[in-house]
Amino acid sequence: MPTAPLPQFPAGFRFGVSTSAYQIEGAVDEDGRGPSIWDTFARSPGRIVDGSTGDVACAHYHRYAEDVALMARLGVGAYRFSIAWPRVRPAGGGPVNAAGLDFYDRLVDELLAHGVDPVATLFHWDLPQPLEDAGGWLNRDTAHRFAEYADATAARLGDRVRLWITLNEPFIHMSLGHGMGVHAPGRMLLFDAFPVAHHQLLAHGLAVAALRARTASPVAIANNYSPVRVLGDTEADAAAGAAYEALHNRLFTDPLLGRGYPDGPGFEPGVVRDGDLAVVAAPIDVLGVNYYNPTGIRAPDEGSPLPFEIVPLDGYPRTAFDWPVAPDGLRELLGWLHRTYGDDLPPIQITESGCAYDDAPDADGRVHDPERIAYLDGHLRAVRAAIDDGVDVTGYFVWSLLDNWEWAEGLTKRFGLVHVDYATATRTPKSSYAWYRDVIAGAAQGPST
Ligand code: PNW
Repeated sequence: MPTAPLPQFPAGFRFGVSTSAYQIEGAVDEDGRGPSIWDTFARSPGRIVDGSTGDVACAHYHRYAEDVALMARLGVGAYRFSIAWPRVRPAGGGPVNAAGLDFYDRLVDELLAHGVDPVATLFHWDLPQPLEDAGGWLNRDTAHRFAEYADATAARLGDRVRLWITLNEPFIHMSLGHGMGVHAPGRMLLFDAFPVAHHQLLAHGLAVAALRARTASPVAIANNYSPVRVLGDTEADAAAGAAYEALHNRLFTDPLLGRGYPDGPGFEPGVVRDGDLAVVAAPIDVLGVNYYNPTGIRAPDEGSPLPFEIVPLDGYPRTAFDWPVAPDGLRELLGWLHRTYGDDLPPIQITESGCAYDDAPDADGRVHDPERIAYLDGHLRAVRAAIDDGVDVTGYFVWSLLDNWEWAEGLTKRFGLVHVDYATATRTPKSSYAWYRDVIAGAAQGPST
């Protein structure tokens, strides 16, 4: 257990928590919501380890006021949630479903009434199924439908959302959803998935323009990053490391920050039209960084379909996901972004950081999660060290407020500061919730440095 107090953070540093719509809301058939690719995927036999779906999840759609009260007691300055596209435009394009927007209207007002800044992500992987039926992110039209959805959403909420995030982790949606088929929509295209990268980036750029026309609030994207640790010292190992770096860390960031696509295996998608790169590079105000762990890479065996091999990293504690706990990787990553992009890099907010453990109530009904406290303590220290290194980091959001429906892992991975008993939807703050509350209170009282 960490005992030393955390170092102070600069005045105005934003402490928050994150969630996403399909992972917490439930109520998938209510108030005119249409089906998404995750409804379809979760209902397909064999896709989700425990056979669960997001039909109920945390029942947040009906319990949002209780969840906002939990945030108010926690003292967070901001809440990052996602808006379900299939609630707002059930067919993807076409008519706007006012009842779907009403839910987020109520949520945003409840947050503001409790002094919590609403931070809204427009796309956290729940593509309307009718768009998937028309080719999904392989179809360029999806980018235009996204901009229309962004416009309709900002028309309603643009006066009150304090930070807009266009896409969540387009890399993970491309690689796990379209490359390897372990996430919805379950396509297995390997490197033929690159159009999914470009059309998501185009959607982002078009949405930035749509948002600018409706709101004065800052605009961001949330990317997943993983610092690359090359194991082995041959030239082939180094080349494998560079290939993975380009794929995971640069494919979505180079074009966003005006550098075009990086060189790499299959990276020029062939679907890039004249003018697209300028749309993609529309200036953003904040770069959202989702960080979980570093990746070990070495040269692939001969005949491998991939230009790298991913290898486990030894010497770190592991979470219930078997992910290494490596806070040093977060400082390293932030330094890499700072060095690689220099003056082109906007201020960073850590839009996700967290861990899964097998948390359960004890005989007294309390949930103790000292591993999560150690995890968050280490990662907050890493952020503070990166700020000392000269990186402009202005916020940190814990993934997640609640235990929730963890995609292909169903209900088996608990990431929350708050335990959820799924049978009853009962919320029980874990010991990490009290710890984070004290961190936020202490940081707010401290002098700025
Ligand atoms: C992110 N990986 O997903 C998502 O943004 C969240 O919705 C999710 O709950 C959270 O991280 C925890 O998993 C990821 O395999 C999924 O490297 C998979 C990976 C990374 C992030």
